Amino acid sequence: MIEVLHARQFPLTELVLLASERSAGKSMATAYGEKQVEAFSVERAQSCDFVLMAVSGSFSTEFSPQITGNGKTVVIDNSSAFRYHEDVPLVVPEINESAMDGKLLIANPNCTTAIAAMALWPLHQHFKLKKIIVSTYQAASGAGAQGMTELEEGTRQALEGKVFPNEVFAHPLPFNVIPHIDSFQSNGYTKEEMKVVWETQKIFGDKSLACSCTAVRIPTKRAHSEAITIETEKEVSPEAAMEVLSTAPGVQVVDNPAEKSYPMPLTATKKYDVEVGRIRRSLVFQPCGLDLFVSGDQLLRGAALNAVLIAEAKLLKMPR
Ligand code: 2RA
Repeated sequence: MIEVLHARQFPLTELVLLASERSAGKSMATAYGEKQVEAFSVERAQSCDFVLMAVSGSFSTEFSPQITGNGKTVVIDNSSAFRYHEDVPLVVPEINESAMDGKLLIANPNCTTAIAAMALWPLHQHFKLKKIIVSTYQAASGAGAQGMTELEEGTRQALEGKVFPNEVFAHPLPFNVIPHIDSFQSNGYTKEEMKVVWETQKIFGDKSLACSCTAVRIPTKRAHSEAITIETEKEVSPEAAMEVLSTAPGVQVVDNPAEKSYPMPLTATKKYDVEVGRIRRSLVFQPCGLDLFVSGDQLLRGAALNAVLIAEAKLLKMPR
């Protein structure tokens, strides 16, 4: 988030780093130079205009409302603590920026949802989506730095014929795919899969939108990909979809199969835009359906970039 703030030249006057007592006093190299970490307190957080939370759900549940309690500090929460609260907006600025008008606590969506939403929203506006079926291909770093280490070290060890114990993932990830991300729910879906359903409906403001997801962890390092099938209310062709997507903010159409050009994690990594391609007529939903493939950097669009875009949008509406 600090890197994105700096890269986008967010007009900050002071960067304050708040963490637990354990980290307080430590020095941290940032894009803004060397910074000392301070111990978190509600009062210190309230001295800032924006608080970007990268904390656990329980920490956010306790402290986010306390911070915004001063009636002026904006809290952008990356946890899932408030995503499904009626009165807390869940925001992708290119889609539902106005949902955060007058609000100080704003929830940042799950990465998988945010990436899909970038491609789906322009199509929803033009062709009205009826059904969405998503299958994900999620990178190891979606499970944090430890997930990445487990993949890298596990791959090294596996190539030497050794066994590296899996702790972050339910099974060894190297040379494998695991259809299990987050905990299983009573309906047989995982929480990661239900996040895509709940959050897409909330961001699009349409609880009737039928959506289903299978979330799968794959042995890539960064950027999540998703195969998406849609049924639309209005007739849609790949050409019409491509035209709509080619002018959509935050989207890059990468779709020239003859040139082996399509979305991939390696090309989507560190990119702000979500890559969309392999756009073709659905063989199931005709003439009102498409199949497409997206790849997006889950650390950027799915987290840091979206959080900073929320802050930028809020800043523009602040009284001077
Ligand atoms: C994952 N989507 O990839 C999650 C992170 N929020 O594990």
